[in-house]
Amino acid sequence: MPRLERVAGAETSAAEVSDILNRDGAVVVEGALGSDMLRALNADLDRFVDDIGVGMRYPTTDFYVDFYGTKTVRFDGLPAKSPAFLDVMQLPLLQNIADILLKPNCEDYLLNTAQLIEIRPGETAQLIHRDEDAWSYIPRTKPQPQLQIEAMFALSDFTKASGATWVAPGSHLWDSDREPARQEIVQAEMPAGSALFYLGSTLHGGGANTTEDVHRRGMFLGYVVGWLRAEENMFLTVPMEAAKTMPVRVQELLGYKPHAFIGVVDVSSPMMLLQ
Ligand SMILES: O=C(O)CCC(=O)C(=O)O
Ligand SMILES: [Fe+2]
Repeated sequence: MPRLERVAGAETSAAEVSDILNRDGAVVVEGALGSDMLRALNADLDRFVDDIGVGMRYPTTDFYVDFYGTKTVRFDGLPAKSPAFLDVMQLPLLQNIADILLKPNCEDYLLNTAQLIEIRPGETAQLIHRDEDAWSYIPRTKPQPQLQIEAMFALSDFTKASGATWVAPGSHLWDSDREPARQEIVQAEMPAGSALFYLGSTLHGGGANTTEDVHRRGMFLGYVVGWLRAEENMFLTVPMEAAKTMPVRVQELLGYKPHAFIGVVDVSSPMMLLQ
């Protein structure tokens, strides 16, 4: 079995977690969310899950329908849906890891994904993939600058049967066309409140939910170097009126801070629109 290292969130520094990410491409951070925060997130998100329901609402290709799942509830724009999510975005451990791994390649990073992924009974395993292949036009060279770091927070227990994320430790160093053998992937089993941190270059995928009645609720938060277009369109999912009331660091991560020449309004900082 490949080794997926586990660390205690409260006792492990960002430098240590970053070292493990550089070595293995993935790590489970136990107790990443306190019990109060976990409760608050679930309460915020409960208000949306059943109304939105499973599957894609505006599918563009059959591939995406399959990739995103037909028995999975998935929606993004969490900064506007959950006040508690704003605290998760600013967790010191997450920010400090992003500082260490992404800042060498950018002035600052952006929120790339802020997504609820609830895998329901009968869902099949997702295709194993690298999230950074969203930017497939960037040539893959080795060593490659870090583009993206991500955290899959377990908001319910992640078990083998409920669809815990599959991950291939070490695969961030593989050639881009190498596929993992069965014995090279492992499921990130973890209790609610823990998180799987991984790199955009690490192979992974959602698991199958073989239970009768268990909902695997994950919250997927990622950062990307600030000069790439983020996957989710935060300007549309988080209305500007709502952004005006958010902490400055959240506003920056949503894209109101320009990256030198990129993302400007009247060749200036979009922050002025929030004043
Ligand atoms: O749900 C999961 O465990 C992983 C989801 C994922 O990797 C994705 O949608 O890109
Ligand atoms: Fe993914």
